[in-house]
Amino acid sequence: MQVRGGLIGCGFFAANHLHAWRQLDGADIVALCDSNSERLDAAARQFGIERIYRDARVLFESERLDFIDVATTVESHRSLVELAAAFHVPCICQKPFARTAEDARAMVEACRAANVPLMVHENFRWQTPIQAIRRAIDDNAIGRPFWGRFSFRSAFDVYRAQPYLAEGRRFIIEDLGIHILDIARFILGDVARLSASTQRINPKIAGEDVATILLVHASGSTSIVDCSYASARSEELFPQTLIEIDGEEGSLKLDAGYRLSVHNARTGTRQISCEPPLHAWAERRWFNIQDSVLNIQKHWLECLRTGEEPQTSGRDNLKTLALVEAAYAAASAGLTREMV
Ligand code: NAD
Ligand code: 89V
Repeated sequence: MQVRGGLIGCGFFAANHLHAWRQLDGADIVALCDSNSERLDAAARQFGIERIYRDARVLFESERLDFIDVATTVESHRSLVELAAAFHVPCICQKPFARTAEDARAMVEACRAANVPLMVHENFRWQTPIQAIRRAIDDNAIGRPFWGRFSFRSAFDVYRAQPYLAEGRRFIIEDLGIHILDIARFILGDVARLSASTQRINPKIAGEDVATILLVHASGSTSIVDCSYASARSEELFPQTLIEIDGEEGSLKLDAGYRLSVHNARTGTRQISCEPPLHAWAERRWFNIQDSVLNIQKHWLECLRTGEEPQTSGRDNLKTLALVEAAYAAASAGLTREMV
C-alpha cells in the first residue's frame, strides 16, 4: 500500500525526514508547507515536490492525505496537531511535543476524539545501539537490570544550526534530556521518582546546558541521566549516548564508536558492533540520528498498516514530558537533603 503524506516545517531537521521518506517503501510525500517561502521553495526544489503551501489550513483543505508529518518547533505543535485532528489526518509531531502538560493532553485528546493515530517523533530510542541493548535485555543476557547510566556529554556547537536552542529559558533537558529520559524509560521502564540538578556553563545562552538527573524506576532499578553541551572531551562524541546497565547476572556497556559489550557472569563477554548504517544521504556527524529517523518513520508506516499504537504515541509521550517537567521542578526546588 502506498500512502500519501504531507510535511509541515521545512527547516534544518526536516531534510532528514524527507530523505528518509524518499528511501522508505510505502509512502510518498506529496505536499509541503512552510510559512517561510524561502525554506519552502528550497525544500520543494531539493525533493522535487510540486504541491506547496504557506498556510497549513490551506494544505489540509486542498490535499487528500493519509498522514501529516509536523517538523516545526514546539510553539506551533498544538495548533498544527489540532488542525490535523480537525481534518481527520493521522499525525506525527516532532519533539518536544509540547511546552506544557496542558497542551500535550489537549493534542492527545483531539486525536483520540477524531480517532486518528498520533506519534511523537521521539527517534533516539530507534537508534541501532539502543535497540540492540533492548534486545539483549529481552534475551535475558544480563538478568534483571537494577542500575543504569545514560550519558550524553559534548561540546559540539549545536547553536549554529539550531539558534533557537540558545534563546529559551529552558534548554538541555527540554531539547536533549527529553530524548535521554525517553531512552531510560525504554530500557528500564517507567519512573517512580526523580531528583535533578542543572547548571549553565556557557554564559552566551539563556538556559541550562548541563543536567544531572537521578531516576528511581517503578521496577526498583536506579539510573542516572547526565547531559552536557559544555563538556570538551579528548574525543568529541556528538551525538552518541553512552550507556551502562548492570543486571543481576551481568552487565552491558555501550562505548564510544557504537561498541557494545555484553557481559554475562556465567558465559563471559561478547563484543557487538552496533554502528548504524550510513545512508547515501547521511553525513558522518549525524548518521546515527539520521538512521533513527528512518527507523521511526518505518515504525509509523507499520503502525498505520496494522492499526497498532506507535511506541512513542502522544499518549506514551505524556510520560516522557512529565519527566522533563519533574526534572525542572526538582532542579529548581533543590536536592532533597541539604548537607551544609
Ligand atoms: P527550524 O526552525 O529550522 O525549522 C522549523 C520550520 O518550521 C521553519 O522553517 C518555520 O518557518 C516552519 N514553521 C513554523 N511554524 C509553522 C507553521 N505554523 N506553519 C508552517 N511552517 C511553520 O527548526 P528545526 O531545527 O528544523 O527543528 C524542528 C523541530 O525538530 C524542533 O522541534 C526540534 O526540537 C526538532 N529536532 C529534532 C531532532 C531529532 O533528532 N528528533 C533533531 C533536531 C531538531
Ligand atoms: O536531537 C535533537 O533534538 C537535537 C540535538 C541533538 C541537537 O539536541 O536538537
